[in-house]
Amino acid sequence: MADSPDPSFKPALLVIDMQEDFCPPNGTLPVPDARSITPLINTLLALPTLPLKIATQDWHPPAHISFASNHSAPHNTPFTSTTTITNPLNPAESYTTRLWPVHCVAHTPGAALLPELHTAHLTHTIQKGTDPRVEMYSAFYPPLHSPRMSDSGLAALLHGEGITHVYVVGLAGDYCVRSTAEDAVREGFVAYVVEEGTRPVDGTGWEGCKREMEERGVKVVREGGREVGRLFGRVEGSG
Ligand code: VGL
Ligand code: ZN
Repeated sequence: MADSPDPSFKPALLVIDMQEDFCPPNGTLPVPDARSITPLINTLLALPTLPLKIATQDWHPPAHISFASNHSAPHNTPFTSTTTITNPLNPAESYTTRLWPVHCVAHTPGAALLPELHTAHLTHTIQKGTDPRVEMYSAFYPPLHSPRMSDSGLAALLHGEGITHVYVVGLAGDYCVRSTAEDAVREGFVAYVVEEGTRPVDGTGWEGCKREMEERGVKVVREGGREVGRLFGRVEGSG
């Protein structure tokens, strides 16, 4: 096939938080069956049709606000307690978020990318969740917008490269993958979550989670579908 790049299709792969702490058997916040998605992600990482292949790492300081252990009893039970986070720059803006076990502390083995992930294909690695004052699921920015208090630089990177479509895979489907894909839509990209390339923390809520993502403009696609097929040259086309 002749090389005729289509300016309306310049895709990026976003590999979210494929880290030891999110995986059995040793992770502190293990997502069920998380390691099984790595072969598909490695297949996508090897494709020459993706000019940007970006991995993220959840990368928290020990004092991170999302760790239940950094809160006082009785509101410090991992998975069930919540906390309210206020914009340090605007006391009127806040959101409530779930508390977690200690996970992905910067520079610890639990924060490492899985050794079986083919990281040599990555063009960039972005670390997020580094500010102890805010929870940040999205790879773009925390959910505090007035004013925005920090930004990973991902939006500028994607826009600067002329990316049109993002394919989002990794962990966890119902948290960081979801928030990243929804922010990608807000940033004007066509955003696909590849279903076989992710796993949720809460399996029971996954169908509803996918519906909500779709309501916000994300497309949940299948490995065998036309959107992924486009990366393999299996289908031509628009969309
Ligand atoms: C995540 C919970 C806490 C994720 C990160 O990567 O989905 N989930 N921190
Ligand atoms: Zn985290």
